Amino acid sequence: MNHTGSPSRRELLAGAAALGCVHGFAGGSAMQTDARARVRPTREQVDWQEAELSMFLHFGVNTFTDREWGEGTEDPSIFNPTQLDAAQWVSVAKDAGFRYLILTAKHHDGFCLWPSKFTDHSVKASPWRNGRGDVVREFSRAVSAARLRMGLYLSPWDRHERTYGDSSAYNRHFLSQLTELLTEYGEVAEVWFDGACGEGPNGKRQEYDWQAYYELIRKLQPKALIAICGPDIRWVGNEDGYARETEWSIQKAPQGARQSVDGWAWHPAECDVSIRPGWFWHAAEDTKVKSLGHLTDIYYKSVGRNSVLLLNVPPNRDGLLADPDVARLREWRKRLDATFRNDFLAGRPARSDSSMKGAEPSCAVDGRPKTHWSPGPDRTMGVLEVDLGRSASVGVLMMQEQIAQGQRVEEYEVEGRSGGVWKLLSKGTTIGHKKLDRIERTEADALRLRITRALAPPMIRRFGAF
Ligand code: FUL
Repeated sequence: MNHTGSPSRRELLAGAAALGCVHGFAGGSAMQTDARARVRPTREQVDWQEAELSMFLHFGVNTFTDREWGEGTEDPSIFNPTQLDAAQWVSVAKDAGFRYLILTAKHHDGFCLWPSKFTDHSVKASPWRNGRGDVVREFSRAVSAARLRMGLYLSPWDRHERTYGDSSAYNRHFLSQLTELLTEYGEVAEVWFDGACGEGPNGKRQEYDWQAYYELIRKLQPKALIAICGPDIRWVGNEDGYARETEWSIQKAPQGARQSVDGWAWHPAECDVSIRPGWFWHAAEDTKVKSLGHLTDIYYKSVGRNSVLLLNVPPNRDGLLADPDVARLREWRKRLDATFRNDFLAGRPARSDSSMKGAEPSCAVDGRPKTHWSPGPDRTMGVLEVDLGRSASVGVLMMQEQIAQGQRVEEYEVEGRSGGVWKLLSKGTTIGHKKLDRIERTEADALRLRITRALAPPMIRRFGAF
């Protein structure tokens, strides 16, 4: 390898004469000694990460009491969303680019949005649809009609259920409710277990039987991802929508991990944040919907930092997503589409200091998700250079790894050429599924991605500039 990073003439020529890109694995040398380099996501974790955007819908008695946490003593008769239309939620979500939708089937107050046989504290006791309604059913139908994926939030903490705190009795109750949700509503793609429990020091102490919950989910919905208090998706650690600059999907294996290598497992980050100050709808927050700039910043700091963005958009008392939220999502989608419409690097001539057969430099700019450039079976550094063919004003850089094969890049730099002079535009650490770097707009007629450190030979699925 040429450590100045400039590709040798011979290698450049070899790169220019690239063979067709080959799908699939192009690594796997004896050099992969680091156990972390052998950790792989499951098919479902890859699909979830590629979807990038999930919508959260917080809805329930709190929507009608103007609270964030109910007490569990709310009268079910207050629940009456007379215009409820799950198809509206789904179409707003779909138009804005969301592919997973997660509904709070039961929040901490214990009120169930489906007519659970195991409690009276549910839609059954409400005037909505004369007590014969089922929000989870309407939601699941709308989501599957739009060919999107459904997730369900079921709060372990339950302030209404009288067995709560009597550990084994409540665990049985919880498993019964979980069974209803996992058997009566079609495919569940994500089960969201909230870690919150606001019982004070003198409150009820419940020992959750996580093992039993996980086993039931694996049995009834083997494809479902278990999030937060679960082994498949990790809470990013804040509710601002921001991941870390360095965000590894490879973590110490959590309890219940599907597959692990020497104690490491794939446990990718999810950034949950609300479009409003609160998780539930409050009339007074109709004027406090996050600005376009704020939401765009969240996008760059979540999706653009190897995470999935789980954005909460709460239905209002009518049972509809509110106008200001819908309008903001539309603006946001428009802005993202405009930014990412034209990739200056797409289909442009690419070369590298070294590459593997089937993983040529052109594979990073060919627009095909299953191909990638890799510098070679024993190389953890490499330089990819793309000629723009003209000078363009670049403001956003995009890097992607082929995460179906793991996460490898530990350090990289991007340089731009203008007037024959190369200058550093950005540098970073992890890439993972997607890394987006916003830079001060710079004129460049060529760009260079330099991988300077990796756990194993990097596999760059995409290098883009906008
Ligand atoms: C927290 C809960 O306490 C909030 O009410 C909300 O559901 C949020 C997503 O998770 O832990």
